[in-house]
Amino acid sequence: MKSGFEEPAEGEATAARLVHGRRRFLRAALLALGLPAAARGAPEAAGCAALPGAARAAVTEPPNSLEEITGYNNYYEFSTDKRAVRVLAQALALRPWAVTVDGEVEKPFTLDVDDLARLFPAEQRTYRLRCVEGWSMVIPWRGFPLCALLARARPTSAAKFVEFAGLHRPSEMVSQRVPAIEFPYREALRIDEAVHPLAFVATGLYGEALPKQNGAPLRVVVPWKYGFKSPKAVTHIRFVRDQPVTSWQKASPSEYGFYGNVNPDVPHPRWSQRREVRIGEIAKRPTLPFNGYAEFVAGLYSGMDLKQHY
Ligand SMILES: Nc1nc2c(c(=O)[nH]1)N[C@H]1C(S)=C(S)[C@@H](COP(=O)(O)O)O[C@H]1N2
Ligand SMILES: [Mo]
Repeated sequence: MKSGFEEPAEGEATAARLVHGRRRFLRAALLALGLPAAARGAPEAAGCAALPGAARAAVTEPPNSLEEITGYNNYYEFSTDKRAVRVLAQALALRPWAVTVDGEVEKPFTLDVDDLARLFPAEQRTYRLRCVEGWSMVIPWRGFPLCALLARARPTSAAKFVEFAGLHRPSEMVSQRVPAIEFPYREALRIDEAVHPLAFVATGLYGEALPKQNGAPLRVVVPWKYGFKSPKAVTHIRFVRDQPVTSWQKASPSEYGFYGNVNPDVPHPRWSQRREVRIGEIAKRPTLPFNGYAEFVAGLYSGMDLKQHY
């Protein structure tokens, strides 16, 4: 993978917390070694924290309709027209599809997406999705915790960030021929963000296989961050030492930061982030800090200036 690296912009306190968080994660991952292979797929058996019950019940609004979720999409590999993605994305061939997890790990692996689905038991997660553009939806995903997938590779103590790359296949992804942003689509998380129990791998929605326009066969969902931090059609996950530069940072660093946490107090350079339009509604609703997941994730950023680390 070609990716530019830059120095992590963390203070020492943050670095210390990261190291601590990583140790805890590794210790837990080591515990999993003694378990039978079948048990390793379960997130708790792999040393991943369980989702707090309150997090499962955090979204009280009704989900958007299947029509809304599959008819209004951001997917720049196909089009910048949100209503055209539904049609254009049907050109994508979903099989065969391999996912590679490598980099700073003890056990790099490449697995077929169907084997992944067999390894990690599917569960339902209804999450809010808040696009940086000011619209939002509620989506009933199906999939498994991202931590379960990551722990399988046994990251080393050198790993500090996780980088995700999407598919690069201009023959099917028509807008990759005249790209509006750099492809493959690249996103990244700090390790403690990536193993947080809310971070999810979606392989379906509304109990069915994931529609192509929503990122089939496999996409990452990070519900407390703006939608651009939830990459679709992921093929490659890499543990790295240095903070990666993401596609959107490269395209416009003043508009799209590395963190991308939903934050009503930090305006986009061209618009306020205080309110949002839930697709299907007319009146705007207030945007919540961390998209309403603050009680579960705010601790990841304690001591950080979120206006600087937007
Ligand atoms: N590969 C890829 N992933 C992507 C995007 C994209 O253009 N390409 N757009 C992002 C943005 S900006 C948003 S808001 C969400 C939209 O997800 P949805 O279409 O499933 O609602 O996908 C994100 N993931
Ligand atoms: Mo977005």
